[in-house]
Amino acid sequence: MGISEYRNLRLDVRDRAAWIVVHRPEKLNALNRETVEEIGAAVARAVVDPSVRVLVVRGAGDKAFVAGADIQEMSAMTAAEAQAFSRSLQEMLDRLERSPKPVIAAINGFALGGGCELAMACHLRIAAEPARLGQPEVTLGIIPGAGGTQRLPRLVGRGRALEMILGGEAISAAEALRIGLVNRVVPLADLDREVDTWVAKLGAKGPQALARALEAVLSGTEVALPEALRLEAGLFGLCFATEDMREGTRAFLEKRTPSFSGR
Ligand code: CO8
Repeated sequence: MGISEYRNLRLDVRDRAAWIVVHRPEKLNALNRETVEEIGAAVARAVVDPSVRVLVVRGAGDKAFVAGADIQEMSAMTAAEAQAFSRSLQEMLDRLERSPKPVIAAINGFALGGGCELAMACHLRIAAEPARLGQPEVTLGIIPGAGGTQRLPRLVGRGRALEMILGGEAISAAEALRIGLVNRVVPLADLDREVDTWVAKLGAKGPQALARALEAVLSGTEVALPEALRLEAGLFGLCFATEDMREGTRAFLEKRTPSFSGR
């Protein structure tokens, strides 16, 4: 099923995955306000679509994932408008990160500024070999404003994050893999196939368990360990109230592949 009512992206639902493809190729898929709204709407829609088990975010074409916030649009903003834009982008990325369904970033090219921040709000990042990732904001006289100052140090550590944020230089996909900013690097021609493999793998898992695992990791890492462990135990217990748990354990005991309903 293909849906193309968006001006700046394509939403394509197939094989249990919703592919949200940012589509402003003439601007290297830079995020203007409208694109941010449209990604938020597409995410909201994919999250409630029962045929979708995994979300994928990609950039259109082969050159850019997302080359940042739209610099032309930003250049005319007042301080208040910039703050509001930052909040709207942060909130959209929070909702994306809080998706109960796994979100994969298929980083097909430049992931700079807001593009790197978009990728970091996804749960898994698979990069094509030519991709470059970075937070070049200081070069423009601004700072990352869509979670970059917070998610990057959490992912790669404060030292490496400061090197990227203060130095403003993009790094290669291989370097991003080395420092833990991406999970996998594959040749560009293999990117979508690798993502499909991940979609199939995640699509075969219990959706209820995936949602609770995401919540345990995302919420748990933001609070002190004793509270996080209580949260984990509560979510572990909740799994036992799901049909997926009954099916998963029964299938193991019956030596067959589980078929999860997602309930
Ligand atoms: N915004 C708007 N237009 C862009 C952007 C962008 N971020 N990136 C590229 N473009 C446009 C170019 O202006 C150009 O348009 P035109 O053909 O009309 O001149 C077209 O895309 C193609 O780009 P280039 O000709 O520059 O392509 P190159 O291959 O020569 O270079 C680069 C590719 C290296 C990616 C280069 O385009 C570049 O450096 N782009 C800007 C990267 C950048 O600085 N990104 C960070 C932006 S700031 C940000 O994201 C802040 C996030 C904070 C969010 C909160 C907001 C307050």
